[in-house]
Amino acid sequence: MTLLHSRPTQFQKIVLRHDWKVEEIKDLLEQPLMDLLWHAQCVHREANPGYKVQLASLLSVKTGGCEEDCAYCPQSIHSSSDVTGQSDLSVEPVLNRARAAKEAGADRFCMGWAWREIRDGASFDAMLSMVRGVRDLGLEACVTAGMLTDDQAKRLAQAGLTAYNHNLDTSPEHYDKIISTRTYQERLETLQRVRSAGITICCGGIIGMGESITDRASLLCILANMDPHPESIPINSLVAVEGTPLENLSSVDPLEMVRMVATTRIIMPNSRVRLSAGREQLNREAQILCLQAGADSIFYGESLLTTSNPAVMADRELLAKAGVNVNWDLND
Ligand code: SAM
Ligand code: DTB
Ligand code: SF4
Repeated sequence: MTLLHSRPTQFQKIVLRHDWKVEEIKDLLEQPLMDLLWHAQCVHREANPGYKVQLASLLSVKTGGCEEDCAYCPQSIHSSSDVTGQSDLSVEPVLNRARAAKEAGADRFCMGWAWREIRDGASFDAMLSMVRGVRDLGLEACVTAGMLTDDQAKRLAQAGLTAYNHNLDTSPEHYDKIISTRTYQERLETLQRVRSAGITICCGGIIGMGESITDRASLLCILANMDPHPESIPINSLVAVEGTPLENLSSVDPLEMVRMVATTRIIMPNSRVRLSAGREQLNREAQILCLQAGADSIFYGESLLTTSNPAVMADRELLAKAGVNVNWDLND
């Protein structure tokens, strides 16, 4: 493949497309890196000229004991790493954590429940109170809790939920090598319910689970052909947790993350691309390349759901070094 010598003009104006083909996306993923970076940056600068990065904090409200068998997940009962014995957090402690996240500079608060699906009852009522409380603090609220019904989506919307996170994780072709307890179609149906209720969609995937480049292109193609595009797209790289079926997979080349982020930015110009799990495996320079290539959000705070995330001070330093814009004063 030859290098481009002129600016990728077709992308000087933001064009939103919903008719992507897997092959086109695969070609982007495999472009010479210099071209891919240039291309992604042209799009990113047009869509987000201020290089504003959103800080999202994450908290696990209900940890472990999940009936699904997602091969990457330490919270599945099918994995020997299942984190059992932790009781669910109640409303007040969760809101205290949200307040602390806000004080540390986050403007989105994401809450996770290790459930296959939401059931009505006290836990769901508590979830609604948490959403209301987080919104009252002036933060965006995001929930991830498995499948839901139309009525539950409506109630979450009424509580003010900003976004529902429900990842497709990988391609439909690779899906049954990773998860056997649910179908891709069920995942898509939940996303449709979320959309119909008027909640924004946070939907992305994981790289490093033995998938091919075509699988990555196939996942991105499904996301890019949604109309509208998911407002938020988390790109995770596998955190290979001991006791999970994927524990022995080696971590992905950081440049694969850069390529995934850049391609996501090119095909979904106005979406938030969140550099998610696996940042601890990326050095400072690789993270800065991801920010340059189009990542405009990170998980901020010392833990993800059950695994660790870079330290807050390290992230502050990183963002200051990169010269991107966040809500807090980097000099304090
Ligand atoms: N049970 C809900 C669900 O599956 O939608 C919500 C929680 S689940 C842990 C949220 C997302 O975290 C998953 O879809 C997956 O993309 C990501 N995730 C979980 N374990 C991971 C790991 N070990 N490495 C990278 N991403 C992971
Ligand atoms: C997403 O795509 N990544 C976050 C969030 N959405 C919920 C979760 C990452 C979890 C990583 C493994 C863990 O900490 O358990
Ligand atoms: Fe359960 Fe979600 Fe983990 Fe799958 S990813 S095992 S659904 S908590």
